[in-house]
Amino acid sequence: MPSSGETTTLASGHVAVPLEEEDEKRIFRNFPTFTDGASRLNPGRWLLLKGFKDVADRIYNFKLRESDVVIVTFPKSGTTWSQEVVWSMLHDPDLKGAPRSPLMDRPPYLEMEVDQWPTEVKFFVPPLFQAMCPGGDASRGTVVQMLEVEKEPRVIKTHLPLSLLPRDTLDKAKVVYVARNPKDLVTSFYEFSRTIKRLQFQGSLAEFADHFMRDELRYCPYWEHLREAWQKRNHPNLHFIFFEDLKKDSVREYRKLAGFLGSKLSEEQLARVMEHTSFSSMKGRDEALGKSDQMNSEGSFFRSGQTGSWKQKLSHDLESKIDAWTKENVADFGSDFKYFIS
Ligand code: PPS
Repeated sequence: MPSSGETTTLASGHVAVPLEEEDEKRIFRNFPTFTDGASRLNPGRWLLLKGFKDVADRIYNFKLRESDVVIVTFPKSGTTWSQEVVWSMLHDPDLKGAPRSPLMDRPPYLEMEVDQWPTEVKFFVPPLFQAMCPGGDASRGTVVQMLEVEKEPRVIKTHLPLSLLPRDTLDKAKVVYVARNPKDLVTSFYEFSRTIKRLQFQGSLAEFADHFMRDELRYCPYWEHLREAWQKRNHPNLHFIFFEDLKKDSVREYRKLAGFLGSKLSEEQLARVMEHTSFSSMKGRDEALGKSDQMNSEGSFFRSGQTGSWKQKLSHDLESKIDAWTKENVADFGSDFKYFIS
């Protein structure tokens, strides 16, 4: 359906098309805090908040450094876990307690200014901005200014797909892409969206999963997000990790990741980082990691940390729907891809 709103062409070549009012109402009807408006970005049909078009070019033109590590994930795929692992490997492998600010601010994630709805103001100004950039002018972009003064090597997080990242990302920086299977992901995303104070999703898991499969959640389409990274899995600057492998064979995966980062960890350091970034250890630090105050009393950011916890949550019918949807979408991923349904 053509949109009645104004379209915007971005430096990346994408065209941002505001959602039709009735689509927007339907998609966000269960998000009582939603106020901002959303757009599709073509090609790709990426669903993002409308304000993204105002920061997109700043992100696309952002100058990465060769020492940068960019962690790219679809939400709820293991972003926080991999951030903590990468940051520890690069900055504090002995766990001597190098100063850490909350992960949310270490550093702010690329699209943070438009991802904090509901906001009274158009753009969210991260609380650390004044401290990191005294006298900084927020209208020039808070995230880019904070990144300019961030200690190297910078560990940058984003949920944006590769095609919306800075133009030379893979030529310049190292990218760690983490993928998670759709059933655990949708379960995690639902519980998070239901219990995080700023979203308060009101619908059922079945409704949420329907939005997910219809590409109606922010950062969707999920399969296209994965596909863009999967196609680059042999690129020397991209390291593709499955959440399930990280969980099942942590020693091997942590070693591979350290090798990719060029961080020569001793066995002892590796063991320390593993312990520090285990689920129980991170859950125990959720306040320090800046996660606990985001959730209401029913929820926890560090919820289960498991593979397969969907089995307690998805009905048989929903499981079958997600399987059929997966089957339709993974045909061209190749045999080394993990989420096949035979
Ligand atoms: S977000 O909000 O998109 O940044 O969320 P993200 O960090 O990507 O994903 C949150 C899920 O990751 C789990 N998690 C972990 N699992 C295992 N080990 C460690 N250390 C760990 N840290 C976070 C977290 O519990 C969420 O998954 P669920 O299934 O909801 O428990």
